[in-house]
Amino acid sequence: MIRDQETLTALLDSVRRFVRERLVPAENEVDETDQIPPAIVNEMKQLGLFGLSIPESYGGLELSMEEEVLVMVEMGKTSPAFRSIFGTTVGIGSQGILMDGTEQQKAQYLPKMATGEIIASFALTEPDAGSDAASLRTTAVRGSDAQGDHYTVNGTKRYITNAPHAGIFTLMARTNAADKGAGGVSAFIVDAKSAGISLGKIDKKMGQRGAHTCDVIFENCRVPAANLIGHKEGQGFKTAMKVLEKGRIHIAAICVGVAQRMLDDALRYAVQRKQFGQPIAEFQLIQAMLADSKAELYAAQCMVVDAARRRDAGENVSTEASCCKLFASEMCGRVADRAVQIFGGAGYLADYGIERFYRDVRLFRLYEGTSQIQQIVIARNLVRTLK
Ligand code: COS
Repeated sequence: MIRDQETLTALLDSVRRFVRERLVPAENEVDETDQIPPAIVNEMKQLGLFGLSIPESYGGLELSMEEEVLVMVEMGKTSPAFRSIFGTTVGIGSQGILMDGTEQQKAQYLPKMATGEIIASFALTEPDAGSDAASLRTTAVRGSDAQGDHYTVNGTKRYITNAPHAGIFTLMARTNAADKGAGGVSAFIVDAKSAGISLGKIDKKMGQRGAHTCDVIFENCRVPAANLIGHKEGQGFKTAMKVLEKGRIHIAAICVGVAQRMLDDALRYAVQRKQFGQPIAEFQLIQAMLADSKAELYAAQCMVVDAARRRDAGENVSTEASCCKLFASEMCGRVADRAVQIFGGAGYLADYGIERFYRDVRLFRLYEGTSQIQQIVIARNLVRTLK
């Protein structure tokens, strides 16, 4: 946690400046080339973005959830592909180790993640285990030989963000063949250079170009037993769920930032664009779209900050995290749709950037749990309160 307001304000100012001066001008190039320039990634490292959520004792900035959310709202005001390059390390990639790892695991991996030397990816989803994450089939079988205790991993992970750049994978695999559900799953830290790991082709996606995903295939991949997170079998699904819970607040904050950017762009366009002899911003039907966007955006912003504060205070925020992810991602989709509508024909052209955001934000309603999964989590938690 940053202890003084001045330091937090300075951090937010430098992120705001970085977004405005370095990222916004590179948005189109990143979309066209499907590459984030290495110079930009280096600047992210220097700004400390890879270590936002990692404790100071391991070289990170140790932001509270509330502080992380404020940074993410600023980072959201540009193409979300930029956030992805460090977001998996800050979020789902490192948090499993931070939450449930042993002291030795934290000391070995977190400092290198905080500097960006190691990019971490989160390997949960599989071809046949998406929303039903507990049904995953990748196996990790324990054995022992002259080189020591280890697990042999076999299986395929799908849509793994940053896999082509990853130094390590936080991998969820089944260690107990007899338990086909959540209890049979364990979490591991896997060196991406291990023998037996191969990567699929980089996926061609609708949006968020520059953020790379691909399959990760494990064939008799040997993982030292020391890399079992927390040295406890059967805890991996819970680790994944805890990590995703935090990740959902983080993604919701990004949704708020992107929606703000789209509303700003649409407002500017509406004030400049004249039809029927006046700026279209003077027409009430355009105003309704601007007003609805602002109201929903404000609601999402309040939700995200509230959920973050509650989490910082030690409350169980499973319900609130899913409410944030559900509402903010759906809100962002509606704002994107209205922004295209306000831009009219220009909203459909690549030159104006709005069509890129329209494609980019579609992913928010899918990854880290679809909107329907968030509804399930919220409703189940509600029903549980009466049992
Ligand atoms: N924190 C801690 N523990 C949690 C938890 C959380 N947020 N959520 C669930 N758990 C625990 C449960 O308490 C349960 O443990 P016990 O058996 O000891 O009670 C265990 O994990 C299994 O939970 P549950 O029974 O709810 O699992 P289900 O298989 O029914 O699935 C959903 C739960 C659907 C919510 C889960 O599979 C999910 O989130 N799916 C979406 C996956 C996803 O987001 N994928 C995105 C890809 S990663 S970018």
